[in-house]
Amino acid sequence: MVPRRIAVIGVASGHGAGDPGCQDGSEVVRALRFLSDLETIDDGLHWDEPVRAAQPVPRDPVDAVQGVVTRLADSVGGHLEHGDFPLVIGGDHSCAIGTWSGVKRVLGAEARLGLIWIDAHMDSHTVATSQTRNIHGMPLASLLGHGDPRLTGVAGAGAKLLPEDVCLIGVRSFESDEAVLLKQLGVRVYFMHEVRRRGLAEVFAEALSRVGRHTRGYGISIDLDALDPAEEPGVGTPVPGGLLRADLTDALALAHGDEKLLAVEIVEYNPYRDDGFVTARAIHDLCQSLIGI
Ligand code: NNH
Ligand code: MN
Ligand code: MN
Ligand code: MN
Repeated sequence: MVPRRIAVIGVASGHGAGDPGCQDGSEVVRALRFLSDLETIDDGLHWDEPVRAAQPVPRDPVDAVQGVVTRLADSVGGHLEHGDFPLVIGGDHSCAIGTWSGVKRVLGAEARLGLIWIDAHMDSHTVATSQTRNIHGMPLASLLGHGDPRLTGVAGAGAKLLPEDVCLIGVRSFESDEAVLLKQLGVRVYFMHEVRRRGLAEVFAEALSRVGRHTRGYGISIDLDALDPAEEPGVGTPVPGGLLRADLTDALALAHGDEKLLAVEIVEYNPYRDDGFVTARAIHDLCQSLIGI
C-alpha cells in the first residue's frame, strides 16, 4: 500500500445531539494523546485544529450543523486531494454529512461511494419524522438524499450514496419511520440479532464485499454506541446488547490496508460519561486495527 499521512480531523460539535458533551470528545483524545503510538506509522499522523460551528452559533440547530458539516466537507475533501487519509473524530454523528459529502465531492458525480455504518441506531430520520429533532438521528437519510435541503445539499446537491452501496451493522434501537425509509430504499441492515447469530466477522466481510462491489471506494462510519455500554460507557445514547470491542477490532482488521478504504470516522465519544477513559482507549484500539501496523 502507498504510505499515506493520516489527517485526524476533530469535530468540536454536539449541535446535533441531545447531550452536547461529545463536542469535547476529539480534543480529549488529542490532549491525552490516545493516538500517539500511531504517529510513527507510514507517513505519520497529524491532528488538524478541530472543526467548529460558526460564531455566534446559529439558533436553528440545522443551520449550526450545516455550518459545521460544510467546513468538515471542505477539510476532508482537501486532505483527500492531497493524498492524506482522513480520520474524522466526532463530535456527534451529524458530522457524517460533512465527512461523506466531502469524500463524494472528490470522487465526482460518476463514481459511486460505498459506506459501512456501524451504529446501535439507524440515523435515518428526516426533520419531518424525528421525534427528538436531534440531527444526529438524521445523517444517513440526508446522505441518501432525504431531508432538509440545507443538509442534503452540502458539497453539492443531491444524494451522496446509493442505497445498494450502504450497509448498517449493529442496529438495535430505531423508530418505525426510519425503518420504513430504509426498507423502501432497499438498504441492507444487519440488525444485532443477525450479528449475534452469524458472528460479526462474517457479517462484516459480507458488508465489505457489498460496499466495494460497484463503487470506486468506500468508507466506514463508527458510532461508538454500537459497542456494548457495559464495556464502553463513554457515549451519549447507550443501548444495551451491543458489539464487543474485541469483535469489532477483529472485524475492522479485514479492511486494514485496503486501497478502496477512503476514510474513517469515529463519532459520539462523550468524555464526561467515560469514567477512567475506557472508551477513549476503544477509539485507539479501533484505529490501531484499521490503520496501525
Ligand atoms: N433515533 C433516535 C433519534 O432520532 C436516536 C438517535 N441517536 C443516536 N444515533 N445516537 O446514532 O433521536
Ligand atoms: Mn492538516
Ligand atoms: Mn447511535
Ligand atoms: Mn449514529
